[in-house]
Amino acid sequence: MDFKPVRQPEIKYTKLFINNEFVDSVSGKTFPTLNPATGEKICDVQEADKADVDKAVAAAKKAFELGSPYRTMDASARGRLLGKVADLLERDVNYIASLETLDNGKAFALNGSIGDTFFCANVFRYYAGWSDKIQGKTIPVDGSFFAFTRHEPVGVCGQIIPWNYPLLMATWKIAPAIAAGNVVVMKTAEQTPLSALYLASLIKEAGFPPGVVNILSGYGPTAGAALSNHPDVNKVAFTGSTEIGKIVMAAASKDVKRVTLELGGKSPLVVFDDVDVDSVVAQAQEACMTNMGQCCCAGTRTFVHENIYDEFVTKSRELALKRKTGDPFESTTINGPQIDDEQMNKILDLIESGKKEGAKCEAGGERHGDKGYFIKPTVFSDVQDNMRIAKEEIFGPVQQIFKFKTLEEVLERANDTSYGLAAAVFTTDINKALLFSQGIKAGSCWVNCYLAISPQGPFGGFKMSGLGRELGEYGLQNYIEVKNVSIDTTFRRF
Ligand code: TXE
Repeated sequence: MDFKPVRQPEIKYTKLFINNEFVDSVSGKTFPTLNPATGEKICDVQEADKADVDKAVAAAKKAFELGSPYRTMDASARGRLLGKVADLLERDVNYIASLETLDNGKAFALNGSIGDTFFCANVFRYYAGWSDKIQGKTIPVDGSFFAFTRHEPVGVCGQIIPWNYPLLMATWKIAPAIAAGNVVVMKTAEQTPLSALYLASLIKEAGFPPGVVNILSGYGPTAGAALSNHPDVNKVAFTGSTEIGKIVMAAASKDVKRVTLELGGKSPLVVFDDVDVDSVVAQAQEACMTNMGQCCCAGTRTFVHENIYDEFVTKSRELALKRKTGDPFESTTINGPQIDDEQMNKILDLIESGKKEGAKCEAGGERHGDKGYFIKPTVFSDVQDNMRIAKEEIFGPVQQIFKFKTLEEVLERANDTSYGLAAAVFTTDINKALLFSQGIKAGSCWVNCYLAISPQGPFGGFKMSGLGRELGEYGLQNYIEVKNVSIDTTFRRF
């Protein structure tokens, strides 16, 4: 297929999506969304606040009432609706990817918005298949009872997503929720409202009943907090910073909402000396800099065996200098801009700290150009474990290369973090690979690859990287309540 970006895609939807209608906010307030490649305004969108969250939750609750069109729909029909969304995403892939690149800044190409959109279609299709396969058990309980479990939906799911993968994060949360028969109120990130609003239009076009999926644009402390505190929300799913994840969890705990969290990371990528260095240099840099480093599971701590350290650093520097940064609509661009000036300044501050604390800046280390929020692909060598760049999530295209000697040592250092989202090991020695994957405290462990994420496999964090899993069969568990029904088989009418 030939994909041609539309540099100025028509902005079709800027209102809140509640009860299958695009509506103005109750307050009438709007906020601007910016093009991160230029810093210029794309358009204003309606701004949701507590009153709009109340409206959306009420619509979702109504759609979830027993006997409603949604609750009486066959599970297979629900699956067909999800499958239809997958088809519509593929039909409009060019437009959607253009919109995503405009609003988020990620490259349009296959490793960016186009790839994301196809991945979303795959996730919708995967969960479409699950819709009529979520079933309980019959259980041989003690006594004269016939007992069975029903796997029921949790109810109204409040979902709060970040800006790094706007369409993908919306999809990862909506598709499993619907497969399990729930209803959704989603708040998108304030930086990137547009692609999810277009997805809302596809959800309507696919034929979902009103109120099943509601999508709100707005800010965290207002709309996000209203959603995670709402008494009629039964489950909250959040992806974002660990700091806000704790706030969301505390809010949800007030009325024991179910909670899943997908938070930050500082993932280690370990390279032994028995590998093809050129190939692993490329994979390690991609692991760190994909999506401009704005990836929760970015492989930001590259641990390299001392025998190949110098060669690895030299080749990483050369590669970073060649990594094309600029206009994300250009087909040769790999790195677009960071999402906003706040993130750009956070990254620049961490880069400065790395220089001050004595790491060697091999490449980049500064802003790219003076328009938009671009950062030059940056590589640090001679990084020590106690430096800020070794410990804090940078969320930018900044690679830290450490030196190690033994498996035991590197495993301990790799685990010496409060995070535990992902990890990777590169080696041709099966024993080392197995020992590493057993010892590492992370939700994903990739061997001789990175970012091997698929709709079928679970994704999520150990420790402060999160709670619960997304994707795959495991991802459904968070959207299901188990009900145990016991029938007394000796019961007689008097
Ligand atoms: O995240 P926030 P920010 C990390 C990354 C980044 C840092 C800050 O290190 O540099 O977090 O990014 C909503 N109640 N990640 O400030 O604030 C907010 O509106 C309810 C990693 O953008 O956590 C948005 O929709 N919701 C991460 C979402 O939370 C609130 C992806 C995420 O924003 C809220 C993004 C509140 N009080 C950043 N305050 C990943 N895991 O991939 C904010 N929000």
